Amino acid sequence: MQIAELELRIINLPLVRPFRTSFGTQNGREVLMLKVTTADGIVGWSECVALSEPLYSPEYVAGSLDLMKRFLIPTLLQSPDITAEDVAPLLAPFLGSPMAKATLETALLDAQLRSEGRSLADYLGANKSRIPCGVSVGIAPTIPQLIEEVAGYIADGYKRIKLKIEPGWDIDPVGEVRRTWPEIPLQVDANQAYSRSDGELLSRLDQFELLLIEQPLDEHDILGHAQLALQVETPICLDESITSLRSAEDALALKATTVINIKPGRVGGYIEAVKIHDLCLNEGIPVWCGGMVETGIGRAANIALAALPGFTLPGDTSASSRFFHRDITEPFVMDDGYLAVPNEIGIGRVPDLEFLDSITNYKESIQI
Ligand code: OSB
Ligand code: MG
Repeated sequence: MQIAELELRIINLPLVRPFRTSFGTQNGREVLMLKVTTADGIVGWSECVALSEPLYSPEYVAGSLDLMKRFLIPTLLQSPDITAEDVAPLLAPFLGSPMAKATLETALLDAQLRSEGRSLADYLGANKSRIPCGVSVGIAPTIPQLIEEVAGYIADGYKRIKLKIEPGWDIDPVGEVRRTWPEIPLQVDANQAYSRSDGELLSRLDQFELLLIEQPLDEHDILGHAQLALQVETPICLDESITSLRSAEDALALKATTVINIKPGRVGGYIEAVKIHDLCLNEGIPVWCGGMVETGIGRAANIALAALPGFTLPGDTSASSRFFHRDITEPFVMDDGYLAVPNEIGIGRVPDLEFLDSITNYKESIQI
């Protein structure tokens, strides 16, 4: 493909309710969006999953924008003819920033698949036409408010509940949800909020028969997770620690994790995400698709990925209405706890440009 134009924007979407995690509270979703137009006039879209502040990972919206403009885009533009598969190798000299790199790869992949008349689900190797959905539930002001929020999601049809936890918001709220719904598949996510000395505390979660404990310790503390895995019966699942195929291989070899949350943005894109999926499928390690409060653009691509055979646990692939009153694409609507995998060409969704313009705070076009 020959790139003719790149358009970068920052949009701001209000959330239906504040989303509180151990690292902070999000009241709205600021998103860096990318549109690529090829010389043949084909358009591809993607979104960068970086958050506004570097609290979940080192990347953040303004930093990703600068990196893309200053280094990543000029490097890609040196190639007169480029495919989505070329993006990761071309950008490899620049360290880190998997989310910014994934944004470029995904927009090119959307355009490439549209020119080939092929869906992302087909390209990635999906073998399902619908996927069961889980939902990530923020830290609530009180336990009764948490129970009310979870009751709403269960009424919506969600098949798995994930509770955000932190020190002081763990055993009691998780216990109350478990007592209220003894059978619901339940898991927790600490976003690195605990330390190596918390093994005894975390082992008190074993009584609630959770599917997994996600990222209890610092992202770099692989040894700590391996030691914790010996102390708690509940499976440990890494999120932040897994930033590449190699880090997944290492964490598995060191027995720091027995389940993996795959987020394409965190690992540099959908191509690397499939490699991690393939590794885990080979090793009998269950995987599930994480989320980053994506708009319909990122959500569409995640749902295609979650339809691969190794995704045996419900992911944080919720309906658009979980986070947004109005999505920027045709919304994802759940049917009986499932979302249909987009089977249209490319990622299968396009933004509503009029609505997008109305929530755009920054827009810049690079003409080649
Ligand atoms: O740790 O999985 C996480 C949201 C933002 C950043 C990190 C995480 C999350 C979620 C929500 O848990 C996932 C979603 O439903 O999009
Ligand atoms: Mg997580």
